[in-house]
Amino acid sequence: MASTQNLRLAACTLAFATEIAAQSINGLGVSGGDGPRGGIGDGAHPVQTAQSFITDALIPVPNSNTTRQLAQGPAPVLSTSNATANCSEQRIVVVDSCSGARQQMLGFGHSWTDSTVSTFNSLEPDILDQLMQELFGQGGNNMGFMRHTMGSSDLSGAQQYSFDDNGPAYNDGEPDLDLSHFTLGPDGTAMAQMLARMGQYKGDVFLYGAPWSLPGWMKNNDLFIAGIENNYGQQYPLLNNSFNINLIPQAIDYYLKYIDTYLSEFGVSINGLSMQNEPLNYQGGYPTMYLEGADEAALLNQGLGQALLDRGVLAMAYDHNTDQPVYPYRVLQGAPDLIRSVAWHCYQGPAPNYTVIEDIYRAFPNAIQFMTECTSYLPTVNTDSFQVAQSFMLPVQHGASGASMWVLATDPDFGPHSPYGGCNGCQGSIIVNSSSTYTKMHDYYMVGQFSRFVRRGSVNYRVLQGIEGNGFTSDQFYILAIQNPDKSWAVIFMNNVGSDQEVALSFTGQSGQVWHGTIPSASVVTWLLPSQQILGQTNGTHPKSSLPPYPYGNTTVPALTGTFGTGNMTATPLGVCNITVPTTTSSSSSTSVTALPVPDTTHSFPSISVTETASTA
Ligand SMILES: *[C@@H]1O[C@H](CO)[C@@H](O)[C@H](O)[C@H]1NC(C)=O
Ligand SMILES: *[C@@H]1O[C@H](CO)[C@@H](O)[C@H](O)[C@H]1NC(C)=O
Ligand SMILES: *[C@@H]1O[C@H](CO)[C@@H](O)[C@H](O)[C@H]1NC(C)=O
Ligand SMILES: *[C@@H]1O[C@H](CO)[C@@H](O)[C@H](O)[C@H]1NC(C)=O
Ligand SMILES: *[C@@H]1O[C@H](CO)[C@@H](O)[C@H](O)[C@H]1NC(C)=O
Ligand SMILES: *[C@@H]1O[C@H](CO)[C@@H](O)[C@H](O)[C@H]1NC(C)=O
Ligand SMILES: *[C@@H]1O[C@H](CO)[C@@H](O)[C@H](O)[C@H]1NC(C)=O
Ligand SMILES: *[C@@H]1O[C@H](CO)[C@@H](O)[C@H](O)[C@H]1NC(C)=O
Ligand SMILES: *[C@@H]1O[C@H](CO)[C@@H](O)[C@H](O)[C@H]1NC(C)=O
Ligand SMILES: CC(=O)N[C@H]1CO[C@H](CO)[C@@H](O)[C@@H]1O
Repeated sequence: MASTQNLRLAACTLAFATEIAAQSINGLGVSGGDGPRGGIGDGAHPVQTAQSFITDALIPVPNSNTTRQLAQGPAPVLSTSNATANCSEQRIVVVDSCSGARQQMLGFGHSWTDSTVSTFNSLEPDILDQLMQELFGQGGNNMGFMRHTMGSSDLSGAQQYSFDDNGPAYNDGEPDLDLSHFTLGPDGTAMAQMLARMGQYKGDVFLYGAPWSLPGWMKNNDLFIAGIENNYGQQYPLLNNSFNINLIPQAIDYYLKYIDTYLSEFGVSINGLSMQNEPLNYQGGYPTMYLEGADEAALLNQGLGQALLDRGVLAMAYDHNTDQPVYPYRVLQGAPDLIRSVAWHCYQGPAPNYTVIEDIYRAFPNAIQFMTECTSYLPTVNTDSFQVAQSFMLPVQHGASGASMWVLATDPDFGPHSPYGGCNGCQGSIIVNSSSTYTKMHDYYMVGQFSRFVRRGSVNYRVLQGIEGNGFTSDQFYILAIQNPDKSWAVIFMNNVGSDQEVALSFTGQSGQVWHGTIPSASVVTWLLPSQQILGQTNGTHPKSSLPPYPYGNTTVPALTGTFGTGNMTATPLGVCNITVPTTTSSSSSTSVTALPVPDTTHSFPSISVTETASTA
């Protein structure tokens, strides 16, 4: 009985002498809502059987069932060998479950914007309830990593505001040095109320705020030149638009008043704060502000950092593209012990280079990083879109602990957005069509491939073999192997190589077990693989494991229930190649891990060295 387990542990120890420390998310807050926590894979809802879920990259006509959208496919099949006969393409995938533990995960999600709040509030109450279940319920997308705009953004309407305009508009106010005119205002209040409501549907969301601008009077706007117009024919009184560093105490007061007001008046805990969305983007047409990296550090050093630590709020640096990584270095070096987190956006062309995430880890081993903004821009029916999977998988492969797409919801015209330059093609997961109708768009299902199955506190593992390509290559086969708190695995594949891939997946810590299944061309597939403990309880091909009782104890709760999309569940089965599944397990395959590459241990967080695997017949 115990021999299999001992063998497994021995093999791991022999293969890798050096443990790689995982990045811990311990101590990071939750939004404090009353709603249920966790979901499939959390321990109270362990994965009982192998399952697979698929969303095609092809964007269908909304509400049609012509493609698979979170459709359940044939379960991956457990075998004892890699052999797959008569398959044109086979891809060997190896997950380093012995020593490949990397960062802990907070989750995946979206951004709350004023457009999202106002369209949601236009829905009839029972329709909104249903929508919130579909977004945050355990039978829905169960999103756990949510951003929200603090004051107006480009996805607000024409009326722009901050929480202390002290004048007719956010750029036209008088200085309010003691912030006696601080107020969330109607839109800011509606946002806080909606976030409180979110907590009723999911109680363990990591929620973080980001301002698009501080109040206008906190900026250097005195370079106004009358008569200069922006591209939209509007006067552009913001030729400098940078933070006035003489007002650091007021800015600190402003951030803390926002956090404290959310908690005291609405019961909403803010868990993270990005001091400025896109601090190097100070264009006009919608609220923006230029903020130097050194000044983010100054804000932290002059009181904000300690105040955030006291409140359990994670300070997040930068919140912008990967092309200026020197910025977050300045913040992290400039305010040591006060900040450990960096947020990245995806918009660098021709493709974001997420190796910056590993570079930060080398210099700051405790860093927790995220991909906090990317959008599907004008997605077109009957074309393939991998936007969500590319934006989520690459950063996590490189060490990010969570990722969020941009706008959660708009009306059918990508609004309300700023008429002077707000995004006129940013599409979210949800389009609100009328007071009684909303439409789940392609991104809803794509986000769900991640957020439904990856729990807060799960751990991302290194994939040693099977990944192909990156943001700069045309062929891309991405893999995330994430172990949930119940010790089951959520393995997510993105197939953008142009052909079906027959996958044979093994874990270094589980010699003699190989999972087989097809990842269809142009799709994203999530496999749920039960823990060794659960596998040992079945009468399958594996000997009963000698692991101690599962810490959460309760394995009687049924597996995930809920709706799994509208796709044609019977379309193109995820066929499994002719696999011979022996009925007995050989326990003599102890040498199989010795051939694995030894990781680079010169850094406490080694760079991921993905093997670009061409298909092996
Ligand atoms: C399958 O192939 C991988 C990669 O070569 C290897 O690590 C693993 O041990 C093989 N599994 C079996 C059961 O042979
Ligand atoms: C904006 O103005 C401030 C104060 O005059 C100056 O220090 C800063 O360099 C300017 N920033 C930009 C981006 O022009
Ligand atoms: C990505 O950035 C790394 C440094 O982090 C650099 O070595 C590499 O060449 C870059 N890759 C591309 C394709 O630009
Ligand atoms: C809602 O609006 C979107 C975008 O225009 C459209 O694709 C969808 O079909 C609409 N849904 C309904 C039910 O009208
Ligand atoms: C496993 O057990 C179930 C229920 O007892 C039984 O129906 C099934 O035939 C068994 N399968 C195997 C492979 O023994
Ligand atoms: C296990 O889960 C079941 C179903 O939800 C519940 O009825 C039972 O009380 C739970 N047992 C424990 C010990 O938590
Ligand atoms: C697909 O949609 C058609 C037309 O709306 C409907 O008749 C059919 O039952 C649907 N099929 C499935 C499998 O949902
Ligand atoms: C579902 O897909 C199967 C296989 O592609 C096809 O035969 C069937 O007609 C589809 N059903 C519907 C309702 O679209
Ligand atoms: C499995 O093997 C049989 C016999 O060789 C063959 O007819 C069938 O097409 C194979 N199936 C697949 C999915 O390759
Ligand atoms: C293992 C297996 O089924 N192999 C078959 C693969 O296909 C060839 C040609 O059809 C057969 O000859 C093999 O038996």
